[in-house]
Amino acid sequence: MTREEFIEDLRNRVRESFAMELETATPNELFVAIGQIVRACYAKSWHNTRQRYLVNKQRQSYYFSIEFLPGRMLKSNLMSLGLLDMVRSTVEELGFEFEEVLNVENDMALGNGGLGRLASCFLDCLASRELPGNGNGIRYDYGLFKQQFVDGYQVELPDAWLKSGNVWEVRRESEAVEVRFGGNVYMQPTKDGKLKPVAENERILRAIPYDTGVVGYHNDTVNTLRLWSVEVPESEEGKYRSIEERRMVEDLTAVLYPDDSNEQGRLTRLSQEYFFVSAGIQSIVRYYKKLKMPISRINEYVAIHINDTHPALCIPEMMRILLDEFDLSWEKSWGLTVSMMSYTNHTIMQEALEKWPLQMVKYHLPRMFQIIEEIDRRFVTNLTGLYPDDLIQRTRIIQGDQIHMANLCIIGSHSTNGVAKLHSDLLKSVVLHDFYVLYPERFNNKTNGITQRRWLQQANEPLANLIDKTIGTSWRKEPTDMERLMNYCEDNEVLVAFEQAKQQNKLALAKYIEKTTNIKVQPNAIFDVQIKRLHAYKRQLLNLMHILKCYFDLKDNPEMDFVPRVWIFGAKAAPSYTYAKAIIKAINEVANLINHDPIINDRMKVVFLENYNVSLAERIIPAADVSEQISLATKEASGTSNMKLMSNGAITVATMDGANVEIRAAVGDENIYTFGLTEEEVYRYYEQGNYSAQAIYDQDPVIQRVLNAFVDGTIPNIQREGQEIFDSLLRYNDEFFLLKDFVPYCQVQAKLSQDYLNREKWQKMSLINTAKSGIFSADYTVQRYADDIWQIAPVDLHKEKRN
Ligand code: B1H
Repeated sequence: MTREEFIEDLRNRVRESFAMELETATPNELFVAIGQIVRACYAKSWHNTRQRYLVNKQRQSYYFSIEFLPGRMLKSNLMSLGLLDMVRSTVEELGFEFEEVLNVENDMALGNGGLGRLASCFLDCLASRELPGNGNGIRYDYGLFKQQFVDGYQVELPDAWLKSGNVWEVRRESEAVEVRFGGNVYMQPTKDGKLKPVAENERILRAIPYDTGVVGYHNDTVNTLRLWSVEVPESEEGKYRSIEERRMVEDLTAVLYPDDSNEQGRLTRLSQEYFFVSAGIQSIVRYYKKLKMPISRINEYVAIHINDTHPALCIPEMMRILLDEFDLSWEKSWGLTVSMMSYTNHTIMQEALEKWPLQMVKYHLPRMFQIIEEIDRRFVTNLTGLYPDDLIQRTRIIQGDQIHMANLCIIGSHSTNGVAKLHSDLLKSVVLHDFYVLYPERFNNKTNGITQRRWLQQANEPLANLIDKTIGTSWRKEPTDMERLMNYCEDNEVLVAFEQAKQQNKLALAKYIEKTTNIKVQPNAIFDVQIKRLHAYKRQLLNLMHILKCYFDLKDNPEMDFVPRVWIFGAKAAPSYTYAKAIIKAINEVANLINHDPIINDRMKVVFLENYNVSLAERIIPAADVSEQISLATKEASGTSNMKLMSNGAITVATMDGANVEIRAAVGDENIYTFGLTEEEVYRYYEQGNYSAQAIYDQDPVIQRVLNAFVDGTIPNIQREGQEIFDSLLRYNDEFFLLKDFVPYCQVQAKLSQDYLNREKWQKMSLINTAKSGIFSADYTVQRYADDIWQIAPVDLHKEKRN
């Protein structure tokens, strides 16, 4: 598309859609018009991709996830289509602010955090590698809540992201399916002496898919993210006697559950899970029928991925269709199902492991329940005599009055993977050890990754351009080519240029901070960043304790040498997670205290940015000097902000947890600040039960002063919250070992501050972090899923021609 064609098209669309002239359009209209143009640009490739897969009978994978977190899509789509520079310059020439146009777009925030963002990175990488992989999820009317601070407290507002329409989605009326809930199922004898399930009094819902194109980077592949929305089918209208009853149905896909790593066990959530699973599986089977292949070979054409246990019902739903609709035997159905399914575990936190009350499943999903019972019964029967009874009891799906979804996933799939080496090892040796004894060949690791396209090319153009200038552009397709930057570690000119790029990004963030919070920060201070969901195990509180220690040091000794620092937080707390909310309040009050203290004189600033989301992450990450990855060892399965920040040249302060371990191996001990308990030490404390937070407190006056600040009025306005925090550490013996790790944490922070003054040393460390970050590209992660688990490959175009 030429510049002239673009302007012409834009002019017409603004006229047609808004009855306006281009000259008088606002950023809103421009965004919609450009969005339409972009969609039209890839429409043909999208159609062709689907045709190609169909004609080739391509084996495809379907990534089932209850969360997807793509963020904004205008800039990334323009970049993938190679139109970004032309469109940007043209829009600016026409007298508009391109940034303003981009900022019109609502974030598509249908996820909580790392798990949902990972799903979106994977889709981007599948398309960019021309791999036939699609997403399947829920089109929530409301995404993750918007966060505001009122008096330092988190307040949640609804995220009505669809209010102004969504240019990227296509409603596919003809692909709607029915999903059935409740009623009763009984077995009826058939003529040939078999038993067939017959259902009565079911509630039938209509699932309508909205498809979004996932545009590959500089190629012709456009895959599909299919999200399902609920409706009342016309035939059922009469059954709903009141608006309330109808509302109950429509509520099914209304909101995303806002609990990260915490399961609440609500009926609506179970219904959401079955809804998108059933709709997705039905639509896969419907597509397979178009291939005119026997059902007994469906596993050669379909790979289904279960992203955490939320889509676990994929397994019994596939069984239901094979058994009830295709009349296959149990054994045949089971073989096909297991060979199609694979599962990723994302956490070992007990409270996140899904268990559903047996009665709830039995009543609301009776056929699912029957099938799960039968899977469980056969599992127990087949293993009895071969393995110890206690092992069988610990691994079976139904235990007491609960259904263990992780057990269902492992038993019903051929692959179970963790998301970082350490995490996968813990699954084998501790958390899922019993299953590892049963099925050693099913376990594998797939360390998470990120897409450098969004997190470096798009979010950090100054750095991306500099990398191009230094080593050429091949890294944009082959991220490990960034290793070539290692040749410039001693090149002063290059180091200074990298420093300038960082400085430019810090200035931009400083501006944003001032605009949104009124806090003035010095761009030459260390920008120290912790961005992730607020959770006790992630230990934002440890960061805050260190901030308090620095504050007291300066108060006691105002003339001391102190390397200026800006601590930047971004974090949402689950609305019902009062402890996490107490920490937000405490951080905000400490910020208030320090930011206005004349003795501190701007050497410390604490900034808690509201409403952390993908777009805000894109602003913060390029400006970070320091990346805080300080979870208690064994608790963070992988982490992915650690990889994004590393790519952008931030130096990591890390515990030996999740993918931090692999980051250290990549950059070397000298280019990361590690501290804290190790996995072994944590487990030793658990075994011996001899951790005493009180004993540490009693012996350390610094810790006493820091903790007392929460309850003695030093930090104002946090009576209740301060007490809750204080109690969590002493009365309840500090579940996540903050006191134990506090001193070593402060030590590495002091070392870091000194190192920051040595600009050459710091710049070199920063460059090495970027150089070594290529291995954490999700391009490679996805390729390993494709090779080892899904067995999918790009369309063989030669084969296409031969046919
Ligand atoms: C992760 C979750 C999660 N692990 C339940 N588990 C949820 C569990 O709504 N729920 O019920 C939502 C999310 N999310 C994260 O996954 C891990 O904590 C990170 O360490 C990891 O990097 C990320 C992606 O694998």
